[in-house]
Amino acid sequence: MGFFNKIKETLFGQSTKQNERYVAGLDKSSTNFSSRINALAARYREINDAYFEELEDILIMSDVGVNMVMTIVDEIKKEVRLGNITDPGEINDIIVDKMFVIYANDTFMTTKINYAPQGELTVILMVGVNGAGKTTTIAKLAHKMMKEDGKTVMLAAGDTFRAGAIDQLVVWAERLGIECVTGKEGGDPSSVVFDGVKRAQEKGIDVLICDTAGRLQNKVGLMRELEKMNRIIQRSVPDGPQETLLVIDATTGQNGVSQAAEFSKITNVTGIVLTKMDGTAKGGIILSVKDTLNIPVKFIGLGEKIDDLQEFDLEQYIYGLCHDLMG
Ligand SMILES: Nc1nc2c(ncn2[C@@H]2O[C@H](COP(=O)(O)OP(=O)(O)O)[C@@H](O)[C@H]2O)c(=O)[nH]1
Ligand SMILES: [Mg+2]
Repeated sequence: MGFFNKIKETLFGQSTKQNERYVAGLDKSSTNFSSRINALAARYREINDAYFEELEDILIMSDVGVNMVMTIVDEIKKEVRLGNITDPGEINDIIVDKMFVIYANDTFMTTKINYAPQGELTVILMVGVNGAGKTTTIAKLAHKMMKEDGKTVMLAAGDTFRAGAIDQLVVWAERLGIECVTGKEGGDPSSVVFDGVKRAQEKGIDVLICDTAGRLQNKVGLMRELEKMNRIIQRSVPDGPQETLLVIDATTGQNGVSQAAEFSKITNVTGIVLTKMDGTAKGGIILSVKDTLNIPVKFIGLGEKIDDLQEFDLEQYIYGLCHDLMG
């Protein structure tokens, strides 16, 4: 198994910082997933239909998503037939391999931020429902861009709807030592974004990250609001926004996936941030998001601290989820 051996060689038993973050952050998912699959292998003497049914259940319970589960299990069945495999103990590496291959599915999914050329402003819109983790992710992302990419960052408090949302972002900006452009609570979010773009350009800032209110229950209103923001940004930054990142709470499972589908109909989402991966035992949601939307997961949130945002790395992710299957 190509992929299985590759991660085993490159990641197993290693402990880099990123590796540790993934393993710690995915601990709940991993325990849930790997122990069930190991228990399954222990219960069956040979691989049969009942085994595959239970395997499907485990994958579905891990939020992999029904379509994706069918594809994965079909592929595993094929491989088992081809290799004449009868011992359930031998199947773990095939499961890991198929999950990887099907995710990657020969489409190149970049996790890199699409920055504007040097000297020009990059504008990033954060969208997603209330409580998904937008504001926290903005702070984490700003921190990451400053620390790792050497960018100067400014924030715009475009969630004028929710009480306290502006202050929450301002507090983060103060902690990070950066400027946050604000407007009045209840005011027009587009005018905050307008002011933000103007201010960032005046000051020669590299990146402006804009918070928004995610009122999915008022779809038409939200669509208009986001269209207006896009128009206003494009007046000053013709290629902007360079990214519209949709923030999804991983603990909401398949609900989160349907939310993502709704958002992608409303506006042009360029990447997904899956937050609270540390809080879910159903880490398979990443595969489901990919299958349903075909939008790259660019970042995952693995905790509440400022440096708990990680670029999504498929190998680290599969390793974090499946390392107990690789012993
Ligand atoms: N455990 C955990 N909590 C998170 C993560 N991201 C955000 N949160 C928490 O989720 C809650 C809501 O986040 P917030 O940024 O206010 O969401 P918003 O309404 O979309 O702006 C806060 O308590 C955050 O600390 C994460 O990756 N892991
Ligand atoms: Mg918020």
